[in-house]
Amino acid sequence: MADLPIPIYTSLDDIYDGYTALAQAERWNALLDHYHAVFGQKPTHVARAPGRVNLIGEHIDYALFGVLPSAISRDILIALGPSAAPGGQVVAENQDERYEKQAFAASRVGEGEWALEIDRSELRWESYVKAGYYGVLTHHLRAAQPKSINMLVTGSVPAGSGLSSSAAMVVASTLSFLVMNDVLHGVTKGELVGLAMENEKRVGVNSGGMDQAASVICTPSSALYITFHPALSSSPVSIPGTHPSAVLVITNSLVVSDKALSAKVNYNLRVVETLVAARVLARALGVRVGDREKVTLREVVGRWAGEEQGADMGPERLQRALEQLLGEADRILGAGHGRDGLSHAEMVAASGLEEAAFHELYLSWVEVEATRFRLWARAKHVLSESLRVLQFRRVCLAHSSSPAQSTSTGTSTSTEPQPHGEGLLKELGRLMNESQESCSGLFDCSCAELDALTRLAREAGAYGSRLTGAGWGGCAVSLVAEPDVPAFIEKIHTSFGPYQKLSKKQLEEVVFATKPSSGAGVYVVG
Ligand code: NG1
Ligand code: MG
Repeated sequence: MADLPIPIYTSLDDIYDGYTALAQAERWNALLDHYHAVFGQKPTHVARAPGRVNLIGEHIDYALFGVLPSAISRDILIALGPSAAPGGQVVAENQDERYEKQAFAASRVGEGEWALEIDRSELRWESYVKAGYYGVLTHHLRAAQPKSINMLVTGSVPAGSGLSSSAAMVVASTLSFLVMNDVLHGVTKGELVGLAMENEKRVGVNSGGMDQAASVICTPSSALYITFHPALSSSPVSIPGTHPSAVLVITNSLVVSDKALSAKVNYNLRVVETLVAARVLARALGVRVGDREKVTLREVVGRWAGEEQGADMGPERLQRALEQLLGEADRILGAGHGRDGLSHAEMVAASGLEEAAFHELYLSWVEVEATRFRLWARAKHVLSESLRVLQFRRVCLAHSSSPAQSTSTGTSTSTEPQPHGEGLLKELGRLMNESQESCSGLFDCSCAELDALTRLAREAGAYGSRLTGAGWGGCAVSLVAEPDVPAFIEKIHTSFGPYQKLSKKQLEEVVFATKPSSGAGVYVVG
């Protein structure tokens, strides 16, 4: 799927399902009219990139384990057209009045090198637009003169909510600059993911590739199992139709998580903790690791289980290896007071590196702040969560009417008995609940509101409920029987404190059922 070209659309029916397309038409027309009013001409294209919900597999993409997200119909749209201004001038307007109009141009500073300032000291909306531009300049416009462009942005993915508005923004912006500079042709979905990942790192979060891959590669009607080791690969996974069938309901905790600003005490700190945990484990297990190698937990499992270099041992073997490694992690990282966390000096000693070498490898490229480093708890979460992803996928595949056409991972051949009918949904829900418990207790990436919301969701009848995305606020996702959705929403409305003062209309913005939807593409305005 990653080697397919970027879709070019001429009808909204190709993007949204029939019912949603009708409702979306109004929003799209308003965007086109607004563009005309601002820039005095019709746009030529609209770049679109969706947000995503992650069903299961949190904070494991940067350890290179597989995740299971699905694109949602909420998206970022950028209306585009050429401008007559000289010198590659970009004018970016946003329909949301909170975000001011911006104008900027990149300057060439050397052969294939460009300067384009991105302010990382505060969260600015245009940083995401510039981040998308930068990669296009350096990889695709090495010698060419960039075009002058007028753009108008609108979005329905709430910011800071774990639905990946940032990745949607970067993907849409990357696509915008590719298409307007006539270099989109021949770019594959996989290449766009790589470019968007590299681009998003410029805004300051050392993220894995889940969000960009989900926004670009997802297709309607199924979630996507995305793996990153040894290379990006993906295959569809559907929640099988049972009686009753189930849908995903998203509930926003209304706690905004400004991850890019607090990364040093949450997201980036977790990236460092999981990387150091991988080295400590490898060392104790006698797994080979280069002195300057930032080995990931996925690579440690692979080497420990004898996976050939550059190969993927497949889900069955990985599952067995993970089950065994979890015991080893308890023994190695959980010994002594390991479960409470290590001081900086203890962590350096456990790594087997000299202080200077440790600093260079793990701390010189990122700012983190902590007194205790909870290597055991972080590794335990990552390994058990990765196992839950494999279990979740296996349950879905065993009952899926259309078997996955995996490009490299193969379908399950497990002969273990699998649950049926509603039992199956209960099993998926159980895995989601365990994921929430692990995110909250071991990875410390939940918050009081998300703990309450997921508990209330279960009490309101969900099979399972968990935070989705990075956490520390943002949304939860719940698996709910389709006929029960209205009653479920009603119960959450009355039981979750922060929702009680919301009107029905406001509630629709923060609680909504979602279906898997299509990935990013470019619409040609007729
Ligand atoms: P959100 O919450 O959508 O920003 C982040 C990371 C993902 C992944 C999840 C946790 C970015 C762009 N994305 O998602 O790569 O690590 O957290 O599973 O930072
Ligand atoms: Mg994000």
